[in-house]
Amino acid sequence: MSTPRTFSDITDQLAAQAIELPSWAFGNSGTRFKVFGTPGTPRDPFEKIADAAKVDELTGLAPQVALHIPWDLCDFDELATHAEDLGVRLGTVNSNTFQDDDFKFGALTHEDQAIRTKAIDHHLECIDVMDRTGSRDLKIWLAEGSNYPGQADMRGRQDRLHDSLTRIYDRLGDEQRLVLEYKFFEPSFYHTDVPDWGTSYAQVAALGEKAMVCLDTGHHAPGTNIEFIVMQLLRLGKLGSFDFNSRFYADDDLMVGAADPFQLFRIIHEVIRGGGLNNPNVAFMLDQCHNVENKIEGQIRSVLNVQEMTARALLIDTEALQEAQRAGDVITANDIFMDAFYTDVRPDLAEWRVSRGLPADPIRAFRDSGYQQQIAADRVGGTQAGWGA
Ligand code: PSV
Ligand code: MN
Repeated sequence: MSTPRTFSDITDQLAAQAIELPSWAFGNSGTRFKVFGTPGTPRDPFEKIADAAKVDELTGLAPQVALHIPWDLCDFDELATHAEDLGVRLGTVNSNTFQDDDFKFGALTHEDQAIRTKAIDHHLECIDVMDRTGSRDLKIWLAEGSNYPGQADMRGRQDRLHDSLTRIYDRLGDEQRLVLEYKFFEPSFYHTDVPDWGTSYAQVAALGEKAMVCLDTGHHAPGTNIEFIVMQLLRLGKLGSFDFNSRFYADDDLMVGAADPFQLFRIIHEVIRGGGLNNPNVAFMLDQCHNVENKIEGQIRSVLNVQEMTARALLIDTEALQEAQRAGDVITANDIFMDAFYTDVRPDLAEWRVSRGLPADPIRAFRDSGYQQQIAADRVGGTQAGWGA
């Protein structure tokens, strides 16, 4: 008989958890119909880092901030010092080949070598930024594909993608990595050049050890068993990072865990099973936009959701589960799994936070802190940061 785990058995693992925040979550965002402005929105990367540091200060969960180039172009030495002063680090560098007229018909896959070179050069500049900031990962999401059957030579584009990625990969330093994100549709509606984990895996496997897959939880068709993909990529040693978010219909970049906490629990269970929790090779990142909710609160809620589902998944009595699985006891196996999922860990988490000098309720602490009122009063004038779309 195995002994079920208690909250005190899992606190070391919870204490080691780190979730990277996206700088763009603090800027204005919206749908293709409207980008809303909000009082206090950062006007530059420095203010974004300050907001991200607030999330870390109140949760102890978010020591690193991902950058997006060119949105966050600035003096990176100064930005790194600013981050350090506030107790956080600069993290993953995201490239952007989706907002330039030249890339209307593709970037790394484009038919025209000159445009491909421009897209490759952008990625090389991103690696220059990584050299300055000490970032390890270059994250590539490509808005490339076609809208109509016959419009594009899908095979040729795959070959050109390989060629372009090879040039980028060759520029990586020994400690640097490239993570290739997939998304099954949008902005293209017929075919996408990196639509699924298999394509991303095939492309990164052809590059070498420093290239991995990035799994964005919002980038799958409804009903996809995402935890199976997590399991498989971990099994293959190619899960480089997560972009966590939620979607109800299409890719919405909503708060992770909001749409389907059970799915998040199942994903984290496979992360733990595959040795991916608190493993530096598997980066936990958020990729979210807060169009209607307060942005800092949206980030706080998101990291807490990840923490909560991690705690529940860590509580699974794995020995008993394996025993039931081996015995073919379907009902008991499912019961053990669901018992952990239904365990309300929130009171234990609140108490544990206090024992670590953190607020029991980080959202309430944020509201009580007056930070939002302060930035709304201070950040007047200038242009609020946003997608620039
Ligand atoms: C677009 O879908 C996207 O959300 C990708 O997931 C990227 O990671 C992100 O934008 C930022 O480029
Ligand atoms: Mn993403």
